[in-house]
Amino acid sequence: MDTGKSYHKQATGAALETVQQHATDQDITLFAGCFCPFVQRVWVALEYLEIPYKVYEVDPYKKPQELLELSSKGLVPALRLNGYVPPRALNESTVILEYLEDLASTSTKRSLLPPLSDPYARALVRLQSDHANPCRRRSWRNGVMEGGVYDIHDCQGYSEATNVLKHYRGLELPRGPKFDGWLNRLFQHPAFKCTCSTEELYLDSYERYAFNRPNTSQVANAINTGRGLP
Ligand SMILES: N[C@@H](CCC(=O)N[C@@H](CS)C(=O)NCC(=O)O)C(=O)O
Repeated sequence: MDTGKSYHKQATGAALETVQQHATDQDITLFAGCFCPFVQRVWVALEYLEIPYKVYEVDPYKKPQELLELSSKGLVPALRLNGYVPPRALNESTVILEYLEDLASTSTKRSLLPPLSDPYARALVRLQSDHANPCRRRSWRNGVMEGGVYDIHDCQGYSEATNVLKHYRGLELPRGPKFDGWLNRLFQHPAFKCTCSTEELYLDSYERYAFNRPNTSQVANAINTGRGLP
């Protein structure tokens, strides 16, 4: 039943603590929205790669001017790179992930991908990440999902499927020992856990998508009119 709940504007639970621990200025400011899976994949990467950052929560539906300066569509996630004068902007979660991967290769030396010496393994992780991309997950509503190589790169897609899509669409992911093991490791991973709000926040925030309320978002409008996703 559509109970008219609105999306949340501030993280809760472990994610809120992480926001509070990352409130001081750094070279990177992550413009975030607490319910957004595209944000979470970038946020997990920042944590996992141990790159210093500040997280700044904005309402992407209200599109404050400082967000529009980073993303002309006013979408989160967006990065403001404060080391440049004037600061530079970066958006699109997959591009940001690759940027962070490159950055870490010369600083923290941690990596989201297998080593350069194994290009095929790197390609498989990218393929799996592409498959988990929120833009491609409409097919999951029918319970269709393939197996494959699972990595922290893909985390947000699968975790969202286990709560929001299960709740609103009755989606059950096809289970098996390999996938279950991966899911358990994901849910226990510190970089993932510390970027998760409480389950209620996601259920409340996605109610308007589940009941297809008008003008919910650019993503919803694109799906409803058969246009490409933003
Ligand atoms: N392709 C973008 C999609 C980002 C996106 O759709 N973000 C949503 C929040 S989950 C947003 O900012 N929506 C604002 C709007 O629809 O106006 C990415 O991967 O970064």
